Amino acid sequence: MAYTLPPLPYAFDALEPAIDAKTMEIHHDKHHAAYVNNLNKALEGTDLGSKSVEDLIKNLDAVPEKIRTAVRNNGGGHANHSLFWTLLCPVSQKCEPAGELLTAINSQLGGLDKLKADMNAAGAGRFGSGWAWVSLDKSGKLFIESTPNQDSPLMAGNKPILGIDVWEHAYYLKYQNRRPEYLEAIWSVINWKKVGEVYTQALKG
Ligand code: MN3
Repeated sequence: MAYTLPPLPYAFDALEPAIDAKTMEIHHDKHHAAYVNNLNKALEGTDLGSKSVEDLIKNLDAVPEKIRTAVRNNGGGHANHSLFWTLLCPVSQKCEPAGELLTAINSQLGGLDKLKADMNAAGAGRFGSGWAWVSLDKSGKLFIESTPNQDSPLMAGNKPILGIDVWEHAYYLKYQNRRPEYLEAIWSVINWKKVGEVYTQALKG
């Protein structure tokens, strides 16, 4: 198998009460696993599985047309979730923003409160399923965007720095139709240390 499901880097209940254990279990073990399985299935008989999933979805034009939609959806789903798990911080730990990232948030996104408000608006405003992102554009500047379905900022040549899953499967068991409440709560478990590492890495490469 070309791609494999990465283990969740903390226990299912590590993000409670913001995100409940059952949601984490189904989200990781069922939803993310399905993206990985369906991606591998789509790529059977091709040599595309030797690329990193990020390289794969960065260049969808290189994917045969008949499997391109499957690779977009499932490759995007695999890449997005693999990043997402690492961007969440168990409540037992401290993951405050600092350094280069905090400086950039203050100078480019109007500060942390503005970032949160703009991300919440992007997530709440996404009709149907998708993601809210803090992304890095080609000139090295941060911006906030939303993508539909499992589309990644990588597909448009940008880099994902912080992603928040706004699919119903990410919150429905606990929050039902109250997506804005989920979006408010998730800020208590964002791993800003990791977001900072992703930012520094993205600036370099
Ligand atoms: Mn999801």
